[in-house]
Amino acid sequence: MKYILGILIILAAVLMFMYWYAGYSSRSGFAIDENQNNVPDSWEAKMGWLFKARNFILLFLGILIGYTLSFVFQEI
Ligand SMILES: [Ca+2]
Repeated sequence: MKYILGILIILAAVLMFMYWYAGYSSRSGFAIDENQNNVPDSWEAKMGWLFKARNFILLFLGILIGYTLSFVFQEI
């Protein structure tokens, strides 16, 4: 379970960095963002679903992390 927890935390960290970087790069203007949604349009073409489902993905990851955490603390 610790292994799964580690993977989930790394995944959440990578996703949050990606969402932050998407906003940062489009706000600062070095990525093209014509529809003004703070996601570079080249990223949206490739993986727009990842940004549309952003809140759901983060909520789901949070629940999974909480669930695995409870197992890890039961093992001690
Ligand atoms: Ca965009």
